[in-house]
This record gives sequence, C-alpha cells and structure tokens, in this order.
Amino acid sequence: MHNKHSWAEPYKIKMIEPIVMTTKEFRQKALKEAGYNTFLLRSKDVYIDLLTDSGTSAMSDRQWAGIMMGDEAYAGSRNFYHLEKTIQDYYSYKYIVPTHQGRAAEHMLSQILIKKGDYVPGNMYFTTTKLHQEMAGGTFVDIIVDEAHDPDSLYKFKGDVDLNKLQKLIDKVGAEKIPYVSIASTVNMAGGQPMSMANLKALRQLTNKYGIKIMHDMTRIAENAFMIQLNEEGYADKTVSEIVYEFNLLTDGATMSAKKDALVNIGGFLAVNDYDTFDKARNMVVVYEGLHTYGGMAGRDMEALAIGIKESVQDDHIRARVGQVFYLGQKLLDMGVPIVKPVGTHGVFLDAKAFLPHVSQDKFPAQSLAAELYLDSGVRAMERGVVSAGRNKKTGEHNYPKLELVRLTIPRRVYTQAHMDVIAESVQRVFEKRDSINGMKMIYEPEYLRFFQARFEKL
Ligand code: PM9
Repeated sequence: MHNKHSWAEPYKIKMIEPIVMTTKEFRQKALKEAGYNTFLLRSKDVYIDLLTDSGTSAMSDRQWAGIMMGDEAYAGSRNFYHLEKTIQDYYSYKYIVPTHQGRAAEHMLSQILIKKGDYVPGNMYFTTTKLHQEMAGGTFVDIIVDEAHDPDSLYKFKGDVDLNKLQKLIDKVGAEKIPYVSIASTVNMAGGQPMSMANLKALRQLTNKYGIKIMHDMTRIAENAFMIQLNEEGYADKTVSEIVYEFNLLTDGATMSAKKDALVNIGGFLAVNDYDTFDKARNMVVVYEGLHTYGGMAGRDMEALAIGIKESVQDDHIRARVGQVFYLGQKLLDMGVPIVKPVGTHGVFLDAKAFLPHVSQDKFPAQSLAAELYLDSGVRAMERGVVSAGRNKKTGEHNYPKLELVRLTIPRRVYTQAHMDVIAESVQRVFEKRDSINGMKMIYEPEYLRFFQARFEKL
C-alpha cells in the first residue's frame, strides 16, 4: 500500500519551539570558537539542527502524558514492567536490562561476551560499538558487502553481510575466537543502508553451523523493516511491525539506543534470549548504570519509551519519517549534488570526496564541508569520515575510510518540508562555491571518539 499515497505526516503540530536565524558574521565567530567542529557549537546558535537523529525526536502527546505517569520508585517501577512487556511483545527478546543509552548496553555486551584476542565481525563499524569491542580486547573485522563502501552503487541492501568474508574469517581464526557477529539494522556509517531479511536468514544458517551468536544493534530497526517492506520480495504485504519481529527472531540479542527509532530523548537497553548473558548483565548494570529495573532511566523515561516503541513501528509513521528523508535526498540528486545512493533512511549523506575532490583526505574534507554548510545557513551537520574513523590501534596512523561523508541527519517529527527546501538550497550554494573551500588541520585530538571534541584550524 505504501506507494499509493504521499508520505505526508500522520499528525498535526500542537506545540512549537522557536529557533533563531543568525548572520554570517555571527556564524563565522561561533564556528571559530567551536574549533570548526559542529559538535562544539551551541545549539542556540544553530538554525536547522541536522547533527543527529539521536535523542532529538519530538515526542507525541501520548508520550508526554506517559511522562506524567512516571513511577519513580527506586525498585520495581511499574513503568519498567510496561517497558519489559513492550520489548518482549514488539521486539521478541526475552530478557531486558535497561540502560541510559545505547553505548552502555554495548559496554556490558562487549565485556560479557568478548575475551582478549577475540574477533568481532560486523556489517561495517560504528564508532561506539567498535570502541567497546576493542576495550574488551576484541578486534573488529568488517564483513559488509563491498557495495557498502561505494557511494555510487545502487545496490538496495548495502547493509548485507558478505558471507564469504565471514567464512574466510572463521577458517582463519576459528569459530571459538568469534563470540558473535555484530549486525546493525540499518548501517549508519554506510549512509543509513538496510540489511535484507534473506541475507540475515543466510547469516543465521552459517552461524548456526558454527555455534556463533548474532547480536543485533537495533537502533534503527523500524527504518530497516520499512526498506524490507518497500524493496524485498515477499514483504510488501507485511506490516513494519511484523517485519521487525521476524528480523529480531533471527538474532540472539540486541543493544538499543532508544534515542533514535523509538522516539525518546534518552534511553536504551540490552535484550537477550539466553539467561546466562542476562544474569551477567543484570549483575553488571548495578555497577555502572543503576538498579536492574531502571538502569539509568527515570520511571517517566521508561514509560515514554514503551509508548514510543509502539508508535515507531506504525506503518504510517515510518512511511512519513523515511519519506521526508527521501524528499531531501531526491532534491539534492536533482541538483546534481554528490550524495550516497540509494538515499538512506535517517539522513542524506553528502559524498565529501566527490564534493571537494581537491581536498585530500588528510585535510578532512567532510569536516571542512560541514563547517562551510553551517557558515552558509546555520544548518548543522556531522562529519562521518576520517575524523570519525579515528586512528589505527597499532600504527597510530589515521584510519582512512573509503566513505568520507557529511551526514544531514533528520530528527523524527521535528522539521517541515519547507525546512528540507532551505537545507537543499544551502547545500546547493555551498556546492556552487566548492572550488574556494580548503581543508583543515587538527589542532586538538582527544584519545577516545575524537570526532566529538577535536578542534581544527582552516588551512
Ligand atoms: N549514534 C548518531 O548520531 C549518536 C552520536 S555518534 C556516537 O548516529 C548506532 C548504530 C548508533 C549509535 C549512536 C549508537 C550509540 C549505537 N549504534 O548514542 O550511546 O547510531 O545512545 O548509542 C549517534 P548512544
């Protein structure tokens, strides 16, 4: 049914939050003070904030009503049981440990399952996921299909795992050195690209043969399910909710940053089907997060999350959410701006290598482009290239990813179609003056997840 009517939003606006338009001179100063890193800008100085879709969703009136139903008991809050049942009913997983956000769940999962010297294959790295795998003594191995590293490949399921790459790793290091395969739906660093159900089924078969678990980063599972409904044979008549459930059933557990798909401003969880891992996580959560029935969230946060999960898998919602991203992507394609194709589900990713071919990767083209976009219009985007990829653990050199991207991330239920038009016009203006944009040098580099706090100077 999804192709038969427009993607217009299935809601109307009840409350607004003013945003300010600033002058170019003002933005010039703000950018310099922020070390040309969009993470270090103050949000009050931003006009349209496309830094991330994480924790930036607009909650519904139902969710806000849920906030008033918060049961702030230290132990056994009724909101926890509502959340637990919602995760079991909608996401299929048996045992749930709440956390304050996704990386806390990644921390516990990595510490529990990874031993020093292990290998963790995955469909492309994610910054926090990989860091926690490494801190637990593991080595991440990229086993995503080659098409995912090519911004121009039109392959529909660029999140798919290349099973030959996995088989090769198993043959080389042995299955006992692979605690689990780490899959994400959708793949953020590839440009918000989905994984197909057929590929996951094949992966399940292969991992079953060797007794290897599949752990699922389900941060954007509803968006992945929508792409399966849209493009995978046999799924057009299934609901997004049914597809989400079927997908999860093929995996052994999940980490979730509920700040994305699930329409809340804070929250996450670890969910597993085996009791042993659950028991260890429940022991660990009290050390790092809080009691196992709140794990760093207030009762009201858990209530908003339980409601948000149900809203996030509604077909009308997800069609409008992804439809808005597609609208912006198509506009940029029509303007001839180089972006990752096909358009992703949570944002449009500018291909900085093609945008600024005269800026070499060691001069941070994506970082420079994000700064330039803010300067032009006050639109804040995020670098997803060499700065995000960090350094090689052994050699200390920069990791140079094939994809050097600027992510225009669309918050859920926040901006209008007119905002999308303004964003596209600004990108076009920057594109027209691209020859005058130079690279940057890094003048401060923190040890962990450097993209958050690094500082730069213009060359
Ligand atoms: N993603 C994003 O903007 C938040 C800031 S960048 C680290 O895309 C995946 C696929 C994510 C993600 C966060 C996390 C971590 C795990 N997996 O931010 O800790 O996209 O809730 O989740 C960001 P938390």
